[in-house]
Amino acid sequence: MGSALSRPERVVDYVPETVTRSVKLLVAGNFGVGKTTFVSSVSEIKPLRTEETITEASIGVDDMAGLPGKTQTTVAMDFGRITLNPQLALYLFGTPGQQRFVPLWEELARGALGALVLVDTRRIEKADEVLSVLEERGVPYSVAVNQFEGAKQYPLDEVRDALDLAEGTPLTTLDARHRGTCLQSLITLVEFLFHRLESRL
Ligand SMILES: Nc1nc2c(ncn2[C@@H]2O[C@H](COP(=O)(O)OP(=O)(O)OP(=O)(O)O)[C@@H](O)[C@H]2O)c(=O)[nH]1
Ligand SMILES: [Mg+2]
Repeated sequence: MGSALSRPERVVDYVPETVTRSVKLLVAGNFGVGKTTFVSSVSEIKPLRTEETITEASIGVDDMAGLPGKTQTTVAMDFGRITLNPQLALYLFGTPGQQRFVPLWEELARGALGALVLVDTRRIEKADEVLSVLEERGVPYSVAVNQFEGAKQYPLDEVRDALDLAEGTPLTTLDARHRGTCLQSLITLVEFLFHRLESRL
C-alpha cells in the first residue's frame, strides 16, 4: 500500500546509455484490431494511451460490428518504447483506428521509418484504407494478423491475396496480448526496413 511519503509511480524512463540508434515506427490498423493492446504488450516504459470511452454518439459513426466487448477507443495515439537490442531503440506510435481520425496520421507518420499494420481477418476489407494511407505517404509496412480466438484461421497466402500485398511485404501472425509473438513481428518489420535501406545505399 502506498503511503504519503512513497515515491510517485515512475512514468518516464530514460533510454539506456548503450543505445546509439533509434527508430520511429507506426502501429497502424483499422478500428479495434488491437493496436493499443499491442503497444502495451511490448513497451518497456509505461505506455502513453489516449483512450476515451465509446459513447452512444459513436453508434453509426464507429464500426462496432463484431466488437461487443469494446468500450474504449484511441483518440490521438499510443506511445511506447522498446530497446530491441542494447544499441537499438524503437519508438512505437499507435494510430487511432477510426476513419475520422485519419487526418491525424499526417503528423504521426512524419519521420516514421515504417509501419506494422495489424489486421483482423473477420474484417479484412477494412484494412484497405489503412494500407492506402501508408502507400500514399510512402511509409513502407509489414502486416500482421492479430489472431482473435474464435476467428477462422486462414492460410497466410489467402490473407496475402485478400490484401493484395506486394510479394516482398512481410506477413506474420501474432496475438496482441502476448509479448513474444508481438516482438517476432516487430523484428520481422525492422529486418525488412533495414534490408530495404541497405539495398538503396
Ligand atoms: N481475444 C483477443 N482480444 C484482443 C486481442 N487484441 C486486442 N484484443 C481486445 O480487442 C479489443 C480492441 O483492442 P484495442 O487494443 O483497443 O484495439 P485498437 O486497435 O487500439 O482500437 P482503436 O484504438 O479503437 O482503433 C480490446 O477489448 C482488447 O482487449 C487479441 O489478440 N485477442
Ligand atoms: Mg487503440
